[in-house]
Amino acid sequence: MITLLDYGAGNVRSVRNAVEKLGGTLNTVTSPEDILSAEKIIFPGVGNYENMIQVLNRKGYMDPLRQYLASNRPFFGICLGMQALFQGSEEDQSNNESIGFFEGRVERFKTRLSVPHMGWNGIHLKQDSPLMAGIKEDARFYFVHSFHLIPHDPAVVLTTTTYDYAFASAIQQGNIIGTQFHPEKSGRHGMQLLENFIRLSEFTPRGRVDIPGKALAKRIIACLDVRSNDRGDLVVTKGDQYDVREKAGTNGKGSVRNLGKPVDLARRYYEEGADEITFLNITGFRDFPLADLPMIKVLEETSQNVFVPLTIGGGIKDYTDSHGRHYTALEVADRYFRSGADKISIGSDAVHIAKAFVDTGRKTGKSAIEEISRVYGAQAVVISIDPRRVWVASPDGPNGEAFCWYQCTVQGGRTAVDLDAVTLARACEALGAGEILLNCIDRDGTGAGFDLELIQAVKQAVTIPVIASSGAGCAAHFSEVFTETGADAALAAGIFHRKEVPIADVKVHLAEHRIPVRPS
Ligand code: 1PR
Repeated sequence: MITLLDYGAGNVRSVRNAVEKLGGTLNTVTSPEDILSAEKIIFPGVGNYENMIQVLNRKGYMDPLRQYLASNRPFFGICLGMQALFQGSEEDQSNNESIGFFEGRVERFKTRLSVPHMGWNGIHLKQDSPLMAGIKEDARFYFVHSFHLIPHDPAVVLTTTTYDYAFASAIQQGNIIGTQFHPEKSGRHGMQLLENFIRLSEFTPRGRVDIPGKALAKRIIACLDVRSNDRGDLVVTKGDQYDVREKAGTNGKGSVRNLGKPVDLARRYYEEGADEITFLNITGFRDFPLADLPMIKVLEETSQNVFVPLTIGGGIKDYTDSHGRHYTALEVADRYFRSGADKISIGSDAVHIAKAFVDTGRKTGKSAIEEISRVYGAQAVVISIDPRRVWVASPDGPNGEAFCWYQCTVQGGRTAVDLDAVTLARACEALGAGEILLNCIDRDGTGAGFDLELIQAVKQAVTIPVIASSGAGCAAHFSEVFTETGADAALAAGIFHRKEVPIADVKVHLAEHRIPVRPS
């Protein structure tokens, strides 16, 4: 029996699904007594450190947790659930008292690399722990965090990971275990680790070892643009420069292209080695997403069998329904996180928010980006940008040179806004976004390759990770985008849907070009 400490923030469904898939039985903590009587606890901490500590205090969980840990009964803290075991975090502006079972603190990454540290990284094993049974040396795990642990006692470090410099990525003392990475999002190796925790009863390490791991991998993301077709069924579709309809017949508009069912395709891409799956509800801006129950069901069903990060976008904004009830974007996001999403992606609303910020120079603290980032952490907020190249002739140039800029659009490219993609990306980072999904309407569906100039311009303007999107037509386009730009991940849709290039072939190609990848 596993006891899940769910304090009500972020995607705990994935841990629940992973444990159940492995045959474990779960109950959830609803009172301090549940902690004291537990046999094995998993604490998946997600979101913001300060928010987590405040909730743990409010619910009266702190002392029961300290007592439980002192008894050396098995405990597995994931991400913030591990950080909470130490004395405090730089992320916590109010300096709340933490669990303090171990000595040490949590600090923000001090690096010129992208922060959050996001993606599949290796582990350098420092102790021979039963927890690691069956995990291969080249295993990579999924990390997503801006803050990392600095323990006082090096003896508690189970693994380190290198991101510019080495930091403690897992800790263990007796039966008390913590990982900075997310085993529930780390494919088969993560599942193996969780299975070890569920099956074994004694975890005490058997001595020091020194087994180095790999570097952070470039991520390959499969994207599923989803919408209802004309019969009302939710389908995966794919546009050419955002036009998702077949050529029109003599009697009006063509039908919406149907490339398969969202849950089936997501599962296929997971099994084929996709590092992440992104769902974009491309007509989400038209309706209230919480009324869109099929999309929520897609997430719930997908997260039962897909153990890599899931992002959902489309229609995330404040909304007032027909009865006058107001919903905040935070409530919409919350429903998605609870249904299995790890990140939400904001498109149109981000353009309006950024424009207001750029025009006034003031943060309201109330925008969707700021609110969701504050509660769930920057790493959970992706900004999806839909730019289009606009050419400008220069009357001043000696040869009449033409320049271009990348104009932002909203509502799936239907409406252009007077804001360029680089300014948008910068503004969204300042407001608290944790990642940029950089599409390009000119390249979308063309197979002509990624727009390298656009990607490099945005990448240079921000410190958060950038996902290159739109235009992949062959494996060489992926090596090109990683070699020519600083992109952290590359996303594709059409070539995967049409089975033109398997994800595994893309990874083999990248490995041949010495670009680090997580093997499929
Ligand atoms: O504005 O917050 O409601 O979010 C709507 C979301 O839906 C945005 O993220 C926007 O990018 C997306 N979207 C809206 N309309 C379309 C459309 O295609 N008509 N899809 C659309 C955008 C672009 C990519 C695509 C890549 C790779 N899809 O995500 O998957 O271009 O394609 P390729 O590899 O085949 O070239 P909001």
